[in-house]
Amino acid sequence: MQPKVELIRHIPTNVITGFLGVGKTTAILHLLEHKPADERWAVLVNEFGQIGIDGQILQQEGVAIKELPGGCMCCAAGVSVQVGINALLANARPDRLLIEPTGIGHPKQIIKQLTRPPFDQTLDMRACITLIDPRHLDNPRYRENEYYREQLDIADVLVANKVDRCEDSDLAAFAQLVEARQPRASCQVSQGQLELAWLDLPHAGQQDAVSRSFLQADTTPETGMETEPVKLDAGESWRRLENRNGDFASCGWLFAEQLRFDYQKTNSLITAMSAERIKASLKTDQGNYLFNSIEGDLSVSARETPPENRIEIIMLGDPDWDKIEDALLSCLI
Ligand SMILES: Nc1nc2c(ncn2[C@@H]2O[C@H](COP(=O)(O)OP(=O)(O)OP(=O)(O)O)[C@@H](O)[C@H]2O)c(=O)[nH]1
Ligand SMILES: [Mg+2]
Repeated sequence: MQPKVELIRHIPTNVITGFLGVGKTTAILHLLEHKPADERWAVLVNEFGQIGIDGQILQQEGVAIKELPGGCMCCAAGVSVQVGINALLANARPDRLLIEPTGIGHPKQIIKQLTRPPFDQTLDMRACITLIDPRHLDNPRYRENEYYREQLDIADVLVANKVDRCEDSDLAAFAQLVEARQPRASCQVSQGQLELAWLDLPHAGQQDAVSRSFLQADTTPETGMETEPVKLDAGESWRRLENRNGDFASCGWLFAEQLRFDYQKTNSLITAMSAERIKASLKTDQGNYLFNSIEGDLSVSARETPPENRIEIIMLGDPDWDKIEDALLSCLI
């Protein structure tokens, strides 16, 4: 007798989007902490860098994580994304799928990809939640950025995160944005404290053709996105992988697990580095630490679970990665 094949259909799916470092992974962690205990959830996390750190941060019991590092998932030649999502759904059989696209990707195109065949049968696209940092609202660097604008365009729920860092004027600018855009829901939070109920709000694309019409532009396919995590070969001490998209350049290093970093030196190096985004999950002489920096605003937190030694840096322009690598290697004990 043929084994019974259970079709995977209409998995409630949410895209949680927002610019680099706005708090997407923090928000997903918050949602996972509050998910119904009897549900299995899966998370697909798509990072610009080739090494990827968020998958490590999100790792926890009862949640299936799939990393798609190496650039915007809509730009990868479709197949790897399809393989990645299908494998995640088949293995995890989740009650819900959360997707964190890279903050410097094309969210409209991603939604388009996920709401048409073959995904229209497998996924049931619900509200797209866009996080913004209200401090960015009057900054042309953000306002005029195509990724930032697309993130606002696709928001069913608009969330101001990091309000603990905001002035009244930032919050007033957010209120104006909400007034102009009329999302289905909006809120001002810190630490990504999203409400679970928002996840089941409908996605606008399901309802009106107008929303679909902005999902037309096709982007140039890129290749190189891996669905399998990067691993070192036996005897290899580290590996470096680079990526670029327009003005943004990234470089990531995966170091062998037995290597240890000098905490003080590493902290000083990351503090002194001028980067758009730095994420590092490292074993140091003082314990395991997660370094998380956005435009020089660094937070460092101790980690209970042993991390892999990974670091991912995003900078503008044409960084001297060799020099940065030398500096990183000098932090090894
Ligand atoms: N002050 C403050 N920091 C926050 C808040 N939410 C998140 N953070 C911090 O902001 C940093 C970036 O948060 P992430 O959740 O990694 O942001 P992200 O959007 O997933 O970042 P990328 O995936 O790199 O684009 C971390 O150090 C968080 O702890 C908040 O409400 N207030
Ligand atoms: Mg993230």
